[in-house]
Amino acid sequence: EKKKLNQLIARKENGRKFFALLIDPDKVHDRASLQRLVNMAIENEVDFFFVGGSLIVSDSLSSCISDIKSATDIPIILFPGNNQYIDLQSDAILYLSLISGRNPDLLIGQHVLSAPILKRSKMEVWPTGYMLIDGGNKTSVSYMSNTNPIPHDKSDIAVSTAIAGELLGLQLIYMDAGSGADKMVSEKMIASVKRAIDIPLIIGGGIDSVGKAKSAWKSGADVVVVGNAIEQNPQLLIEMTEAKILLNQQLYRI
Ligand code: 1GP
Repeated sequence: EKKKLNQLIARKENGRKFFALLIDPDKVHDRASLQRLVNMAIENEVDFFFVGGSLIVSDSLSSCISDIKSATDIPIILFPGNNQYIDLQSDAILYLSLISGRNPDLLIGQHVLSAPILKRSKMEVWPTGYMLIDGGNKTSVSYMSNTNPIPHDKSDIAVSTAIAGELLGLQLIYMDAGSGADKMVSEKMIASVKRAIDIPLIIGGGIDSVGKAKSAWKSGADVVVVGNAIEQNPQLLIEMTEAKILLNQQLYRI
């Protein structure tokens, strides 16, 4: 039973906006700073923790997740770079198919390796069409995945790709310019993809100001994901979540 995913889908139908804080275990300096960030997330109504990254070189995935879990019930969603980054303490996993690329390992290979473990676990599996969008600079994810991102201004390709993902039965679309991207996914592309699909739309990569987060939500993102900018300036978390709460109150009277 996909309880948390169904909740997300149901609340999205009301136009509700969500905020996901991305935590890359490699970039957590120490437990105290993680604790501070988690406390801020609790106080500021963060909707999800996304935990993961393209490359995890430290062995801190599991301790990072258990530290978050012991402090809060905010759902922890794994955002894995490959099948090794699975930690069964998480609430859910983004089961990512890299549908913008043509690398069979990231379309089905990694899934075959992880399927038996996931089937046995209690973790929710969220089938996600993951689309890399060119953000102007080479990010880790485009290098590590060995795929070409969709060009920044080719909204028509993004639309067709997202529709194909939805028709294949995927339940979420995640358009990502990559962590630390120079340019976030364009408003035009977000709006075009949003109009074309009925499943929730997640947008991330290079969102480093409140203005950019708001523009992603207003263009049609259901979930905005921010990692890098908050690692550098944790105060941004307060401003971005305030903007989300205000948007939810003003636009949708929730
Ligand atoms: C990356 O979408 C996420 O996969 C978040 O990106 O770190 O640039 O916020 P940032």
